[in-house]
Amino acid sequence: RGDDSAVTLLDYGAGNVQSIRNAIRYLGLDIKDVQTPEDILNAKRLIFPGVGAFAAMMDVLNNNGMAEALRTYIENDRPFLGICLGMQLLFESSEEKGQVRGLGLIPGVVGRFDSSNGCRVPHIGWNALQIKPDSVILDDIANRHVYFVHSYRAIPSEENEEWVSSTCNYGIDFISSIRRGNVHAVQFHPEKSGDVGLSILRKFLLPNSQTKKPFEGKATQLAKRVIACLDVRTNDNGDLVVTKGDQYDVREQTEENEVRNLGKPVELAGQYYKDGADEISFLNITGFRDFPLGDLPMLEILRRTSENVFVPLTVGGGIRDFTDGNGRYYSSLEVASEYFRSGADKISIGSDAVYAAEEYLKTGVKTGNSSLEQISRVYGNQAVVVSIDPRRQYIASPYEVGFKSVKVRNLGPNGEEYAWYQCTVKGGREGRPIGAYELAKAVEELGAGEILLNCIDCDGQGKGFDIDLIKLISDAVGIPVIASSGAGTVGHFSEVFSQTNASAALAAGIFHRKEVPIQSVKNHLLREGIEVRM
Ligand code: 1PR
Repeated sequence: RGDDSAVTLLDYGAGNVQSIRNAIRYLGLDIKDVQTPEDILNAKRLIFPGVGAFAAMMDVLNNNGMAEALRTYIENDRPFLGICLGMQLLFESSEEKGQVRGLGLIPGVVGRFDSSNGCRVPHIGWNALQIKPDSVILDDIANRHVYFVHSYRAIPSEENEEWVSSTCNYGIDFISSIRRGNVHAVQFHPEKSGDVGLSILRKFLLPNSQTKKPFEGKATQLAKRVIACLDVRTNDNGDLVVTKGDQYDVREQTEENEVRNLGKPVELAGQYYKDGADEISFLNITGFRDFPLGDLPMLEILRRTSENVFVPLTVGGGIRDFTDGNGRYYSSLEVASEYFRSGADKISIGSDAVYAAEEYLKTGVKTGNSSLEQISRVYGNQAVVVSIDPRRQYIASPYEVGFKSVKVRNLGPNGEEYAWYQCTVKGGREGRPIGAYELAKAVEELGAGEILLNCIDCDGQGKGFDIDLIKLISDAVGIPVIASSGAGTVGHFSEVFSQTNASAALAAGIFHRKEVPIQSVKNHLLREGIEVRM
């Protein structure tokens, strides 16, 4: 293919744009990276997947002359698709880090979602669009969900009305896409919106290609997410396998005592994508003791998965500062960056977030040096999940410990009426002097964008989620909470969504053992009146 068929991509180097690269290649097109402002002016079609922070992005674009080139390119009505921050920069200014000027092409100020109206910030997940006629690239996707992940938004007004091609509601109506002539931009992520998203990209990139049948759906609001989780580790033969524990013990109860092998990570992730998983998580469960960048197969798994899976991918395990055998120091930011470059959309921190929260609660000082703070500063808090591995500790009275406890539905072994949830590190091997409630609130302040809430007691038991724990944490924080551990039937999913404020539910064993297909979970939730992405 010559340059003419290539898509020009403006990657100004601030973050993870691997997903959009994968989606463009999946559609059979080559990518030409912008090196100079002239590359923008000469582009046949330009995609700008804005990532990172608004102010930092505008600084870079102003300093290297690209802001001016972008303005000219868009004013000349050349084919443009901005994504997320790549849409926000078209507005006059953003309130992210004070008042920062954008390109000023569309009237309006980009402001932060207000969490006081009951909505969790960041806005993460699959939401519905109200699409106007002639939106062109959105024409075929009415009533379907698309994937959002952001904390800032622009509001429709009389002044910008002529630009707005769709809106979305999250506490308020905000602008989810704009279109004027050949200029398009979307707040959501088409490259992470499954088939619907690929169809949007196809319409922009290959406008003459045959139109597929319009998608049909009934999306009206933010959907509850169903997430498939793959716990990955090396087995005793040295192969990377998907495993699954009982209360975190992943070895067979046989004489050989081998690591349970439930399948190959890339194949299983691809299958779950096809089955309708809204997100896929990989947890490198021995990352706490092995250095993840030494674990090249894990990075290869991410690379290969992200080439064909177009829903968000989270990867966790081993994210911390590390010095290797040769004395070379790697910051946790470098580890995370490598995960992002390999195709992760979010990273998840377990043990290291516990140490950071303990330190913060002890000193009251945010040093900015923890892995959590560093990564969320560079990649945004929406890219940082904190995975909590608590173990239930029963107590007779809430005054017995200095940690927040709950009155439990099922009494403890000695008739105890209360429990607190002790955080652990190193895959549940070591209990720490901090409760899940205290940890969740601390990591939210330190910059976590989401919480993956496991429960060691329930893990692999198939008896349902720990509703007491999930209610406690999802009521305590303003960021989304993913309920995890214990799913055994479709009813467990409707239970957790109807009795707690969880935004998503994650399961592993029932999907790996093919006991309950993802589609059955979603059909059940729909029947129960809980909105899901179909
Ligand atoms: O501490 O930053 O290196 O991160 C390690 C990560 O690996 C953490 O996210 C931790 O939860 C995870 N992990 C460590 N050891 C294990 C283990 O099982 N031995 N897996 C482990 C945790 C829990 C869930 C699981 C759900 C659903 N797995 O992710 O998938 O409990 O299971 P179910 O539906 O079958 O009940 P760091």
